[in-house]
Amino acid sequence: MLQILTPRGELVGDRPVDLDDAADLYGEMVFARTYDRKGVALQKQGRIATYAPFEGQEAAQIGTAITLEPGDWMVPSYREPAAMWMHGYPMELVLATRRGTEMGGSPPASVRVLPPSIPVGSHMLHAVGLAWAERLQGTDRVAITYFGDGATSEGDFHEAMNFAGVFKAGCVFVCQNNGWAISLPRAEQTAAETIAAKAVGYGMPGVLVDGNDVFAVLAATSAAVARARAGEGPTLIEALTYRMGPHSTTDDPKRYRTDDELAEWRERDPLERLRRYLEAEGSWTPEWQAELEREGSARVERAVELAEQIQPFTAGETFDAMFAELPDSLLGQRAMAEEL
Ligand SMILES: Cc1ncc(C[n+]2csc(CCOP(=O)(O)OP(=O)(O)O)c2C)c(N)n1
Repeated sequence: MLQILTPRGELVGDRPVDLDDAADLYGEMVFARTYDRKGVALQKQGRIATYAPFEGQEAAQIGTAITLEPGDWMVPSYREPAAMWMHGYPMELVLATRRGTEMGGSPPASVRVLPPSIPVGSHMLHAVGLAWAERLQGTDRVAITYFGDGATSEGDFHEAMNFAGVFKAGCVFVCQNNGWAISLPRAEQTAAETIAAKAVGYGMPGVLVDGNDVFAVLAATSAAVARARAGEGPTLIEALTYRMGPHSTTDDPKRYRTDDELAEWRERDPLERLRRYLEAEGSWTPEWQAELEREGSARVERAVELAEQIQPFTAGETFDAMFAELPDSLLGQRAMAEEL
């Protein structure tokens, strides 16, 4: 398993990024956690619908998304808000998707991030299609897609991996293996020793990386993106991490996992290990931490305000968003919906 920063915050080998860059990564991770905790609170207040927390997975998201260029594609699942806004998806629109507002799924055309996929696994095929289309058009743009360990049991995963391998699509597959698919543990998901090992069967490299080590995630993803950009084909990255909270705000993880397991993973917290490293290098102070948290809160509060100002579509307008020209069969239904 690729690891550069131990849970105690000590480097294995040489310094991989300079201290300013490391501090920036830390800032983004603090910000991501602030957003995530706010997401849980907003759901409890009834201001957004069910929310899928990602506390513990910040390094896997920030360390991957930061390696992309603006023209590259990102195809996320429902658990990657941090990766999405790192690649330009306006945060208020990420929040709007949780408010059931169609506008949430319509980022500006220049933002090459697809709306979050709620069906498990289906979106990986879209990522491969985008990567392949870019290749056919002769560009060096790549596509990155995120999914969980549970998604690797879906047929779509195998089809996407197979196609990408055969056609050398410039796609980076990022499995955030967070230990659980709702209440099903990873050990019951697949008989394979690792998820990264599955790459061999599709003729692409598979990399197992410590998903709570942002430096290792960054190194593995940079290499995979460079490989895809050079036309050498796809890579599967397994970021071994842990979901600290519930699967979503509708379930209770105490019913299927132990406190000891959670405590063990708290010790490997991605933020804490980077904080320890920065502190040892003289780059972290409690004042700076407080400032980051204040700034993070202000950014999130602003996004919430904007999200709450977005007017939802009327029932009739949802028809307009589906078709350029509404088929006759739906014109009547649209009229009925407007009367509701
Ligand atoms: C095609 C499909 N089947 C089932 C579900 C219900 N479901 C939602 S999340 C989930 C588990 C996904 O686990 P994993 O892929 O490991 O991702 P994680 O939620 O842990 O990030 C399931 C079965 C769904 N949304 N889509």
